[in-house]
Formats: sequence, structure tokens, C-alpha cells
Amino acid sequence: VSLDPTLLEAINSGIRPYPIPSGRVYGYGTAGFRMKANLGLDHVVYTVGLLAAIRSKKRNATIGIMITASHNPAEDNGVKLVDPMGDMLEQSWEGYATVLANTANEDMGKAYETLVNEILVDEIRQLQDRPANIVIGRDTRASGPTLVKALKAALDAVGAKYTDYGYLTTPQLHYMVRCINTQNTPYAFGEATEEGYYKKMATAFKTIMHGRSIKGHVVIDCANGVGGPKLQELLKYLPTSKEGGIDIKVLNDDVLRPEVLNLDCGADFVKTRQKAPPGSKATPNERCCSLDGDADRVVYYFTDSNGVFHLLDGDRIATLGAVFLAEMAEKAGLSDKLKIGLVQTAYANGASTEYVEKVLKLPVVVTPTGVKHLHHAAARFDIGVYFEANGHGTILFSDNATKIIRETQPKNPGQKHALDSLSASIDLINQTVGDAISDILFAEVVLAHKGWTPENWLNTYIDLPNRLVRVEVHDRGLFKTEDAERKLVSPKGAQEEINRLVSNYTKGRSFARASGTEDAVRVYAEAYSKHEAEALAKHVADVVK
Ligand code: NG1
Ligand code: ZN
Repeated sequence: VSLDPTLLEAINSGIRPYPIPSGRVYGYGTAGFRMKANLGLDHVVYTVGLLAAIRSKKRNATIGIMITASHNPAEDNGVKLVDPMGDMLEQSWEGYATVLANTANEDMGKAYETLVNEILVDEIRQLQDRPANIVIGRDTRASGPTLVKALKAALDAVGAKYTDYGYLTTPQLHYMVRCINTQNTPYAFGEATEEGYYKKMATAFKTIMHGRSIKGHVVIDCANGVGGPKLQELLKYLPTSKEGGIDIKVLNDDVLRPEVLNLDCGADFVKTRQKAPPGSKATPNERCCSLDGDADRVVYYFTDSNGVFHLLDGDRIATLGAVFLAEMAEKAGLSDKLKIGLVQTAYANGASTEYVEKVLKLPVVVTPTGVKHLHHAAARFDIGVYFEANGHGTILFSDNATKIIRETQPKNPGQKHALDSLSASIDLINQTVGDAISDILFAEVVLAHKGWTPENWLNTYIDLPNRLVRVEVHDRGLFKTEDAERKLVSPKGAQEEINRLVSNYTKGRSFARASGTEDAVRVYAEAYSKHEAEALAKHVADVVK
């Protein structure tokens, strides 16, 4: 089918100010498109607008577009699409996004027509006339407004309707998309406003707290990103510590100087450098956490009375959540009805896996790296807890679990409290995607419930010493894996070498895989002692080089 020539001309003229700088090639990866903002990202964003319109027509639903580069430096930016239920763009569409992004300006109208014909093939005539609805959010990067302008030019060219929410955290945008698409259904997710988001969370928080109080306070490093102002906003809806709420000290919430975003602070800094941000004045045993630039990742940490730094990473947040939900399910008398499980990647510390399987007696599933893989695996449980070690994750409740939890009639006050807590957890946790702010509230509730200090939390199990190294190789494409990236099938013989090395170490485990985000191979090793973990990592790195 040929599209109206004036439409094709509108697409071509809209993109005229945004050519591809020569020699640039773009790819829609794990985190959408992400790069230095001045290397043609406006061109890419325009094409994402076109694809979002097609996706909206195809799914007959509102689609989200988030402009962010998460934990990357301030001069980077990026763009990703959010599907109707608030999840990430269906993988099979990543190829379309890549094709459009790499199309030269003068061919854009034609490329749009080709995609419309390919994607909307069955019902092309009705679908063409369907409205396209898009919602837009962005983080606080300086390049944001120009990129949104390019995006709106694309949406205007194809006549899509859109709502620009301005600054939002990534998980807030995912929340909005899901709210809009579930309105007036039995699965209504909430009110599609920022206020709706804060109210939903605050109400759930109060229900689970149920007379308990949170000891001390928590220092939250917002990476000088969008999480700062949004957290300040949420505080207006939460009970204060005097009212049995939570005493939050906000750190690094300067969004007026965009250049300080993620600079010497934030979740990635703390996780990779294994230390508190320099600006932190935390006292011993004080609970601290760090968000990343778009507030979809969080790690906890504290310094003990001997001045030793301890990280409580995604593995820890996952086990903390699992402990609480399993206990509540049991108290609610639902242990047999609700299948609770954890999803990890190969990077999860072996001690955490052993703790979940042997102590909590819950199943663990391992998937390849990348949140979309974990998310899908978690959706197979009634309550599926997933976190990457770097702090990105959430908890999913199946429709079946939600129904059982909300419809079971309690027989005593204990059971009622457990059911109310489970029910409130469904609302407190942002099920669409990892949400640092929601994860923190949930972790705080669980700590209060257990009466745990960060030290108690740390002592639930002892991490195996480990080492992650980045190895530059000639061609990372040679490194092919199976078994959730834990075994190399290529290059030939490499895995046998690794197995031989691992067998020399007590509690040894190691694997090598090509990074999906950098041009390198990552080698992970853990063993009984720090010395052994380091030696094993070094030897496996030598095999890979
Ligand atoms: P790669 O570069 O594929 O290892 C990294 C992180 C992932 C994930 C993605 C971003 C490690 C070892 N890997 O992936 O956990 O966060 O970036 O989507 O931290
Ligand atoms: Zn992020």
C-alpha cells in the first residue's frame, strides 16, 4: 500500500534539521539507543518517534518514550521505548528501530512506508487510520529539551497525539504507560499522574508499616539526577518519622548544574568503586543508598564501626524481599498456593544463591544478563523476585497471586496483617520495571519489620570473595555461550580450560562472556578467599586473551 505522498514529505522535511553525522552507525541495544548526545542522537530520537507511532497503532495502545542515559556521564543521552504494560520494547522490534535509525534523511518517508507495510501488514487499512498515542518523559540532562523537540517533530509529522510529562524517573514513565493502558479494566494500575504515583506508594507504605517504626534514618544519594526532586516530592506524601514514617536525608540532588550528574556519586560509582561517594558524611552503621541518574537502580551500603565499607547490592535486596514475602505468605496460610522464586544472573554471588536455595528453600532460576531476560523468567512465578547484582530489579506478582491475596478471607488478626501486607506490597513495588524509590521504601519496610540493622542484613549470609575483570579481545563476537552465559561453546576448548582451572579452587566458580554494552569480554570469578578469587580471575582472563 502506498501512503499519502504529503505524509512522506512531512516526514522527510521534519527530519531535515537532524542528519546522521558521517560514519555513524546506531544500534538499539539492551538499554535502547545510548551515546554522546551530540553525535546524531536527535536523528535517532526522531526515528524512534516514527516507530513509536507504528507500535502504538499496532498494539492499539499508548506507548512510552523515555529520554535518558541512566548512569552514563552527563554529556551522553539515550532513548528507549516502553510497551503498553509498562515493560520494555518487545525484542523483535529492536531490529526495526535499528533500521530506521540508520536511514538517511532523504529516504526516511520511504523507510516509514516500508515498515508500515511490513508491520501493519494484516489490517493495514484500519490500522493506518487508528490514532497513535505517545507519552514522553526525560531525565535532567542538558540535551533533553533539544531531543524532545526532535521527537515531537516526528510525532507531528505522522499526526500522533502525545503528552509530554517533562521530568520523570524512568520507572515513573513506565508506571504512567501501564496506568493509561489499564484504565477501566480489572487490572487498573493507578492514576496516570505524578500525584497518583506518589499516593499509591505512600498509601501502600502506611499499610505495611502498620504501627511499626523505622529506626534511625536513611541517607539517599540521588546521583544529582531526576530521582532527587522526585524523592523530595514523594516525601510530602509519606508520614514523617514522628508519625511512624521514615526519616530520609537527601544527598546529591543538585539538578541545576547538569554537569554533576553521576559525577563521583550514584549507584554505579558505589558499586564499581566499592566505596561511599566522597560527599557522604555518613556515620558508622548508618543506612545509605545510592540511585542512578534515572532512578531505576539502587544499592545500599554502610560503613561499620571499624570503618570498613560494606555493599548491600541487588543480590541482597532480592534476598531481603524474598525473606519478607515468604514469611508473609506463610503467615497468610498461602505457602502452598503461591510459588515464590528468585531470578538471578550468573553474576549473583554464589553465597546468595546458596542462601536462597538452602536456607529460604526457594527456587532460583538463572538467566542471561539484561533485565528483560530476568523479567520474563520472574513472570513465570506467582511471586517472582529478580535483581541484577548492580541493583536493577523488581518483584512481579502474577494475576493469580493478586487474586488469591486480595480474595482470601483472614481467620485471625495475624493472618489479616499478613494478607494486608502482601496486598500492599503489590502496590508499593513498581512491577513494571526496577524503581529505586519504590525499592528503597520496600527495603525500609522489611528492615523495620525484621528489626534489622544493616549489619544484621549483611550477616544473613557471607558473600564469597569475587573479582570481575574486563578483558580487551581482538573479536568479542567469537565468544559464544550457553547455559545462561555460564559456559563458552566458542572459542573451541576454552571452556575445558576454564573447568580445569576452576577445579583447583575451593568453592571456585568462573565464567567468561562478551559484554553486551562494551567492546570487551568480562571474566567473573569467585572462590573461598580473596586471594584465590583473584588468582582464578587472572588465569581465566589469560585463557580468554
Ligand atoms: P554487559 O556489558 O552486557 O555485561 C552491563 C551489566 C548488566 C546490565 C547492562 C545494562 C554487569 C556485569 N553487566 O551488561 O548487569 O546492567 O550493562 O543493561 O554489571
Ligand atoms: Zn538507570
